[in-house]
Amino acid sequence: MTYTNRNRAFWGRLLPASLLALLILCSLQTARAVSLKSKAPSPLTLWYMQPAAAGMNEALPIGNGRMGALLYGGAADEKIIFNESSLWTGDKNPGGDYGKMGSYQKFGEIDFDQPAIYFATQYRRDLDLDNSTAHVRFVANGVTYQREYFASNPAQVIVARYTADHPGAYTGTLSLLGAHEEKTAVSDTHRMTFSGKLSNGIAYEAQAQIIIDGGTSKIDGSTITLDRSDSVTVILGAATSYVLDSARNYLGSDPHPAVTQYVDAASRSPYDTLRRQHIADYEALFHRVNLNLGRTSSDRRALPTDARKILAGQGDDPELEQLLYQYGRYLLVSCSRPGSLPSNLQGIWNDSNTPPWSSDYHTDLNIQMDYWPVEAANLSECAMPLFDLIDSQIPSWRQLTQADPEYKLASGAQPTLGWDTRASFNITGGMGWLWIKTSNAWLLQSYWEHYAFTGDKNFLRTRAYPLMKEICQFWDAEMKTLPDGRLVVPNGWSPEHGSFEDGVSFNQELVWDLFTNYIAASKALDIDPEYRARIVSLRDKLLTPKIGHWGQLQEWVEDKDDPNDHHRHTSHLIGVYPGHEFSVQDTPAMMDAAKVSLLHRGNIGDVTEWVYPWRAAQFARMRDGDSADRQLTQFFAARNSCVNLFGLLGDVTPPVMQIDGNFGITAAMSEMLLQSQHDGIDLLPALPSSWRAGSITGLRARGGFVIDESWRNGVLKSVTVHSAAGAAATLRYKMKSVELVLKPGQTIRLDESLKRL
Ligand code: FUC
Repeated sequence: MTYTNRNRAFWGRLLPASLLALLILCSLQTARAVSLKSKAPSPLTLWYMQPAAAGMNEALPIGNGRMGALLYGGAADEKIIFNESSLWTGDKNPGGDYGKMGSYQKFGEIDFDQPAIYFATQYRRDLDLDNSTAHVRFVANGVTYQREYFASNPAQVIVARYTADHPGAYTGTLSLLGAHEEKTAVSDTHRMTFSGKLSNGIAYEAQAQIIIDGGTSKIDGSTITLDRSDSVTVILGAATSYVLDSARNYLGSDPHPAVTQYVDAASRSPYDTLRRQHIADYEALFHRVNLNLGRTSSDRRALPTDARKILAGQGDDPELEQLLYQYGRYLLVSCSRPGSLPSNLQGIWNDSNTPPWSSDYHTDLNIQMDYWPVEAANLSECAMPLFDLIDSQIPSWRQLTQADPEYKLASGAQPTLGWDTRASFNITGGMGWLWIKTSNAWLLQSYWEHYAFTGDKNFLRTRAYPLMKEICQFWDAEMKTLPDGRLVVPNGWSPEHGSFEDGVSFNQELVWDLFTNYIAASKALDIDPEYRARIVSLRDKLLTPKIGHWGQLQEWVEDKDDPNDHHRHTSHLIGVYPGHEFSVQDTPAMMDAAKVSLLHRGNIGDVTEWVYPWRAAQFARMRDGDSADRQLTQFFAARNSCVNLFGLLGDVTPPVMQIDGNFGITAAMSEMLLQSQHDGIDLLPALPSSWRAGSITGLRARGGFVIDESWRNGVLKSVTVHSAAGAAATLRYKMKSVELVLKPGQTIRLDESLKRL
């Protein structure tokens, strides 16, 4: 079967989705034939036999943290949509009107039209997660065309290279188009440029250097037309004037010099050097973790990713589960690097100026989930954009919170310290929709976890601790005392359902989390013993969630949970995961109640995308690997993920891409393989029966440990523990446990009985 963009669009119009799926299945035979001809795809490759004609849910994402691109891969009409993390409309938005908060904008696109390529055969496009390069390959008019793409963090540009096995194969038109009706200028040296300014004052600019080998070319207004060129390289840079500084109203200097410098420097560099630097930089992060869940049958692995995805719900594709785990790590490295903004609802990949939910930062689940895997999956530095953005927003959040009647103290006065957030926030101090009380505690959980995993005391002392103390003081002032002396967060909400009331379990568990982490932080830094004692006494007085009449963990103070409530959020189980208030060893009755609640939620109704990994991680904390795995495989369903394996919110019309579930999957799988939230390291705590044999190297555990594990027949075979700084650890596996003391830099290997090798 052959495709060009044109005939795919034609069939796409005629055929409903279900028929298209059938068509893909019928093409499997052809898939085998094509893949046999080309090099066997690496297990960490997403690949397809047709371009992304139906939109961004099929396009392949690349990114360098700050810039992202969606590659559509059309043979005759290539489109590359690009983004930059700080192109945002909106402002401080006092009053929290969601409609006025602004949104994350599409930056622009590069189009390359080659009208003579009408019919392409042997088409293949791919994304290799192992080295973060993407490719398109096809044959047309007897010529084999090849493209390669990558987004370089060291060079701060996106690179696309077009080559062919015959000279003079490139005839066509290249354009650089801004997404806000800008006019593109083209210089004699083939530098294409557009720039503009948003109404909030953020200035932006994009430049593309087009390097053409052979043939002739002509500048046609805002485009470049090639005639019989041998190869083309595109070097794309983009930036804005945004700065992470509320004192400057988030406005910095004109982006022109920076963009010029990035594009000039990269254009001078030989292609192979740019590529080598990019791969070395990427691999230094990505290759830290290797997962092996077993081999997929050769018949199945010969299929393209979209066909395998359709079959994956039936299980038996461990390599696709591996790929999904690593895809979360790939996406995090690609959209969240020091110096960039953190991942938003779509990471950094957006094709619209009116994206779903503004492609914003949601605080009642989504931004937190984006960062759940970051420490355990050994990408600690990718968390820095989250901390940098939160720190930069806090001055504005303080003002907005302290002025809002919702936070009036019992005395009638407004608070004079602290902040909280509404359900959404932007990058210019603004928030939208309603207050999510204790979202402050939830955001600060990531700060604590960063220290807990890395042991970075400087980060704890200078960045995490002052914020944690401020929010402890805030809830100290805000909480209400019930007649029996118990403390409750007043007028809270269990995202995203039920009424507003006092003592909602979600709020209580988050304050417990903050207080517990604060106590540990002040001990680690050996400071503030008096205030620590106060927080210990306040934590003892917190109202604890109760167990209700059908054995459930109550979502509210009153025993009114409906056993037939199938709401997608499991906010009241936040103390199971990502919190750690409840555990199988210390609070088994609460864990049992949490499991009753979780099972009753069921996988019906508006359950989709991010819901599955959250539930998988909660089942993992309950030590139920098979239930966790059943949630994971649901993610492959058409309703829950896109053709390109991005998460898909299938409960809205039309369904929309959303990325949090991708990160949630990586976090949940890490939890199934290793846990360290309860004074020790639990090996293979929730291994599902379908992962018979396998291994993982490079997972991180709290206390600064790096752990490798292998297992066979569902049982631990060996474990390796490494500590850079030197530390003591308790290792547990089923009923066995062992105490270890590691010297700085020491690695210890143990067998299945936890005996040292
Ligand atoms: C929360 C979720 C929705 C969606 C939105 C962006 O409100 O409840 O499912 O993910 O964020």
